[in-house]
Amino acid sequence: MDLYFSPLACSMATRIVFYEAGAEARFIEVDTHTQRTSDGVDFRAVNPLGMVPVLRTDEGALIRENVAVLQYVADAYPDAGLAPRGRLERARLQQWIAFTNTELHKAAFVPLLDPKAPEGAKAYALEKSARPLAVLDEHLRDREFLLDAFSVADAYLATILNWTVAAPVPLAQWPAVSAYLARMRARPATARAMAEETPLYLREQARRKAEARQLPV
Ligand SMILES: N[C@@H](CCC(=O)N[C@@H](CS)C(=O)NCC(=O)O)C(=O)O
Repeated sequence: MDLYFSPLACSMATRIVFYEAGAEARFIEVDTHTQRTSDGVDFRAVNPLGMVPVLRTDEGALIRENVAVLQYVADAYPDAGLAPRGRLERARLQQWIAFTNTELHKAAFVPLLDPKAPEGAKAYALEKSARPLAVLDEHLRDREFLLDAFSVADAYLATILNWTVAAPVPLAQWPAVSAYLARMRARPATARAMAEETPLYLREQARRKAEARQLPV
């Protein structure tokens, strides 16, 4: 399978899932500013939304949206046990993926990290993030993972919470969430994904800075 990714973006969750499953994949880097891929393609031809992640299956089908991509990869490696199969447990998995996607990723972290977001939008997002983070803290107080065992929902949540290194979310206010993030970062698959994507992220940032300096004034 091919994973279109951008360094340290939400697509890192799927890289973590591949590593947790001990599976091979081809990782194709996307510069979401220029919409060029590392193999020289206009990314909008792959995803008209211009967003990562996109997965190309072994049969050549393109799948986008974290919610779908994460579960597709988990289901491709059932022995890794990264997505429960029972009806209720699968619903719980989807509940936590959807929570991460809507309440944290898009509603809170995107405005907080987007340099183009107005200050009012950032303040609103920060205020709105307090309740979901409190709910999450309560849930994680006496559990190691979102479900009974590590799942793709944890890969996604850890990826999004990792953005607190840059977003002004006072994570220390939610000690169970802070401890959870530390546990997830210590997992070999997550540590490996972060170690591989961090230098790519720094290189991308340096390239963008250099390009900005070259703009005519
Ligand atoms: N609804 C999409 C959102 C994905 C998303 O927000 N991707 C970000 C990176 S984390 C992106 O590609 N942003 C580039 C842009 O907005 O142009 C999903 O959940 O997969």
